[in-house]
Amino acid sequence: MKLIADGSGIAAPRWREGNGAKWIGTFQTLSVSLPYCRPERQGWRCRDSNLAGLTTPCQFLRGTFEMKIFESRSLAFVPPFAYENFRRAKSMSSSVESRAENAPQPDRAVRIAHVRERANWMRRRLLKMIFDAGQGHPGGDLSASDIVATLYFDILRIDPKNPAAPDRDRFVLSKGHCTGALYSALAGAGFFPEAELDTYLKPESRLNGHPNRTYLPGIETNTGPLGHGFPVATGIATAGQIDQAGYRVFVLTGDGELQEGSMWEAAMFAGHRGLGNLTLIVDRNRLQQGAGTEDTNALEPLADKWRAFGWEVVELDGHDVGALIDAFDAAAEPRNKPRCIIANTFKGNGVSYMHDNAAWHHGVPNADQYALALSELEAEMAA
Ligand SMILES: Cc1ncc(C[n+]2csc(CCOP(=O)(O)OP(=O)(O)O)c2C)c(N)n1
Ligand SMILES: [Mg+2]
Repeated sequence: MKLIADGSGIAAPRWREGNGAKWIGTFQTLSVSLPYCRPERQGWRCRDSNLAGLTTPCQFLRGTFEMKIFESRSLAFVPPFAYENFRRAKSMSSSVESRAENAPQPDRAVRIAHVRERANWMRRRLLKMIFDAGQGHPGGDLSASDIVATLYFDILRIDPKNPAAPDRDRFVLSKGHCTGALYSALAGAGFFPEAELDTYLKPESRLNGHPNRTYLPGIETNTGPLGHGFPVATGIATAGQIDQAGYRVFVLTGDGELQEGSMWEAAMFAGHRGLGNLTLIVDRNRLQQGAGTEDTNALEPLADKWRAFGWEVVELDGHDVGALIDAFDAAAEPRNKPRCIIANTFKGNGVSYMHDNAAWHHGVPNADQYALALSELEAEMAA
């Protein structure tokens, strides 16, 4: 099946279908962006479009497309990047699932201790990255570290030696500015050498300020412009649903990010399709860039909003690794609704002077502050 966007510009590409594909719905809900990347690298088929002429991979490009989903006998068409994954998947044999099934289940306390150690390591490592680079987003990295560590070091069925394994679980960092957390987790999990973390934000580095799937293994889709990763993830989950695949899709969003309208279009669509393979985690640190969410554009009553969109909702302490493990374990059970985990967190968690402080959204510690942060985190681990 071939799908071609031809020549009608960014806002309203036209779609063609071929090879007996069957149209099953219009995806106005699914906003797909092409952040920081040439469209052809994302797998888009652009012809005579102004998109096709773009040459630099770093343009801040935001294109919103109306998508249609097609289905044929042999495959489902979803956003092109997922299609590429799907095609690769079809030609590969997966060992992820069988290994996970055969592995002995460690004791819950052992799991918690392991994740806590990894999260503490991530915090120290990402602060070094930000200190060395002189830029970054420590506040959101630190609020998300326990969540990301629980996923990468306990929950996700992934294989760094086979990052495109067909049945791998997918994780999408919708709050794409928090690459400190993502890159340290990917390196810790073995997707690339830990030493490469030292290149963070340096010229020619693969470790951009926002994740780029064409640069690093283990990244499912490019993110950075808020409001895009989650809609893309609903496309990935839809592919899994249509294909009856076993993988789960996990997405991490910021709470400020929920002010983007595209998030609610995706929420409505996921509820409508009953995407039981989809789990969204809201990093509910109550701060966005420079101010509180409730002062800027209030989100509450947040849990009720998700329920109204057809989602199951779990609220928990996003720094309680045991609670996170339990919630993610429960997410593996069969269900016919998407699940939203509202994880109450603190921006800057783990470092006293950054704690719950919007000034550290984009702040960089000086040498003394960096040393203090490290000593606090080391003391926490020793306690
Ligand atoms: C569409 C878009 N608008 C603005 C920005 C700039 N920006 C980056 S992070 C951020 C605040 C995000 O707040 P939140 O989602 O709560 O993230 P967290 O608190 O977890 O860091 C903003 C406005 C962006 N990346 N994308
Ligand atoms: Mg926030």
